[in-house]
Amino acid sequence: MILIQFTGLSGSGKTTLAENVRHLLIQNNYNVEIIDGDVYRKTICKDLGFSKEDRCENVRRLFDVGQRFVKENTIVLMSVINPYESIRSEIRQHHFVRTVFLDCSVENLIERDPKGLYKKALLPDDDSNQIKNFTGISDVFEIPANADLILKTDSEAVTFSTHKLYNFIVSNI
Ligand code: GGZ
Repeated sequence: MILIQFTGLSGSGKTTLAENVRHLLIQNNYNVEIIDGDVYRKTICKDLGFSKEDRCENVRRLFDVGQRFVKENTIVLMSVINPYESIRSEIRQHHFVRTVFLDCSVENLIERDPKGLYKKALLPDDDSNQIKNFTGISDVFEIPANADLILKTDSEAVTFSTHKLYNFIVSNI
């Protein structure tokens, strides 16, 4: 089976693409599980913040969960920002892992900003509503050096990226 480790900024389309691909895979009788960072940060990762250490620990814990599903013959879509090359490389050592980079410019994300998170990240330092250490604005996102698939989510249509990802998964199982 296969585990897809996504990597991409907040709002780059990870959740949307994971949901769309999940739908297609289920229609074709595959077992699929989405492991979403935002969801797990309310449960088994709720003690973690956004320091480098905590983000890496977050990704590691989610990978542990994902690995169990892979053993049960389930395709895993690990939908997290996953901003550090070191932890991504650690995870891609496993033969069943593929790295998918959702490449979207920060300018585009600031413009779209459906959750208003970029607006809050860009507030002045003395504003109590400012989100600190926000990836892409005030925290690092390391561009993956060796992604297996790159989806340009700021220029490709969602259906195009969905099918590209679906075909990639099916041909890598
Ligand atoms: C980045 C943040 C931050 C900071 C809160 N930096 O797009 P979202 O809103 O709904 O999902 C994001 C989520 C990031 O969690 P991950 O587990 O994917 O991150 S990591 O892989 O880096 O561990 C975002 C929200 O939490 N969020 N504060 N400072 N994203």
